[in-house]
Amino acid sequence: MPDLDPFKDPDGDLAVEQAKPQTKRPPLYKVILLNDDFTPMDFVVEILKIFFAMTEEKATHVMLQVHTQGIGVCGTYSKDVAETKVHEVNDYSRAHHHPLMCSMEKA
Ligand code: TYC
Repeated sequence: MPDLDPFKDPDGDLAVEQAKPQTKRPPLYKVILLNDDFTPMDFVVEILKIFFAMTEEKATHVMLQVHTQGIGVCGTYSKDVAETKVHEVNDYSRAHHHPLMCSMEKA
């Protein structure tokens, strides 16, 4: 009778490769603001303070960067958190009748 036990290796010829540890980190996403001609500067500063915990100084700096460069980064987050921030900012802007656009892209 042949021994079919898969855990026995009587010949010692079984090659077993060690599984590599999974070290990949989940991707991060940048939450970005886009410039427009209509949203008031004060409102953008308010957004950055409320949703991104920025100081008045930092928020003003980021707002002016978006105003002059056309785009700016509010922060970098996991996919879930970035998606939530984008929705919250866009909902809040629409509720206040401003066209401000918040979006996200892979970091
Ligand atoms: N460009 C706007 C203005 O002149 C200000 C602004 C800044 C709008 C940043 C959007 O993401 C923005 N009132």
